[in-house]
Amino acid sequence: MRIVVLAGGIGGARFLTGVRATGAEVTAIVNVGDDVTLHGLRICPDLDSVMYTLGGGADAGRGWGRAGESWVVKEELAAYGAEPAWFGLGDKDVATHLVRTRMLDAGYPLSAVTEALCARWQPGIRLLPATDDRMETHVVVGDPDRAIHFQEWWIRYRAKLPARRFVFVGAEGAKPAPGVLDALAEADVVLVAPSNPVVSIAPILAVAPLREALVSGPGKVVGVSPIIGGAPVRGMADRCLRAVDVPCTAAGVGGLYGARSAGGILDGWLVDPTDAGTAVDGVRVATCPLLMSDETATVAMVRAALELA
Ligand code: FO1
Repeated sequence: MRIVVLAGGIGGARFLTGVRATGAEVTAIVNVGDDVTLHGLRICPDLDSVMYTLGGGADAGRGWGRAGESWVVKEELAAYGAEPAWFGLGDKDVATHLVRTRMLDAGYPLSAVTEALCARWQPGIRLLPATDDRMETHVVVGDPDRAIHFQEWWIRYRAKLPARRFVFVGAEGAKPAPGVLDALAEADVVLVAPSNPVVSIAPILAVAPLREALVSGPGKVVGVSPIIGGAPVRGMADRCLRAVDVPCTAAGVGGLYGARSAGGILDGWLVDPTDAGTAVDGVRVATCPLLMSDETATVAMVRAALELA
């Protein structure tokens, strides 16, 4: 079976360990909207979260970056007063950013860089950026409007600055990365991971040819709710949903994605039993415990999503 997964950072990475466990041929199409250039290095948080998690190098508790990390470079940068000091640059993580930046500067596309980095980490699935083109999520805050990078909003301001809207800079004209359209054309099932719908899944869908290939593809599309009982499982999806006037509920996010038969993307929507009775027009809804407390629970979720498909 060929499964394609649309995924963002931490929630997506954890979900992908369950999809990999099914033994299917898995392609993850990963968000690049979080990507940022800091201290002269190109950093791809969602691709790295997935690569480290599936490669066994992630710090599971922190959710991002490497296990056994140290912060000497970060401290030395701070000693020089080199801004930004708010970004957590780990010493082991810096090596990833140095290799990526060097390859990008040499003209390799992000997809080739990701493939090269994955040669070391062996994630056991194919990792594709949604696009090789530069695309970043910026957040419009304050009065008068000013835009800051998503990472600054997320890390420096802990998403506390009211977001007026999210702008996916570069989405216009961004092309799907090599392999993305083929994967969608050949997929038996497409799963939308329980990632942040506003800043992880939406930027992937903002690559128009990718969204068109998803909607017109042969594979059933089943999403997994990132919201249980009106609250995000982790992260700050509630603050993102508020910014786009979407209720922080399983039904709200299901409605945001919408039914494929009505211009949306979903055939099925998997919700937690807490949200049993959730209805989304034109979408078949099923329930399954959605807390990814361990791999067994995650595999059960994936099986339930495949069953629904
Ligand atoms: N998240 C934080 O909350 N604080 C950080 O200092 C931080 C640093 C960081 C460095 C590399 C990286 O790949 C991810 C990092 N993240 C950090 C997570 C990052 O903000 C992610 O984009 C979000 O967690 C959403 O996926």
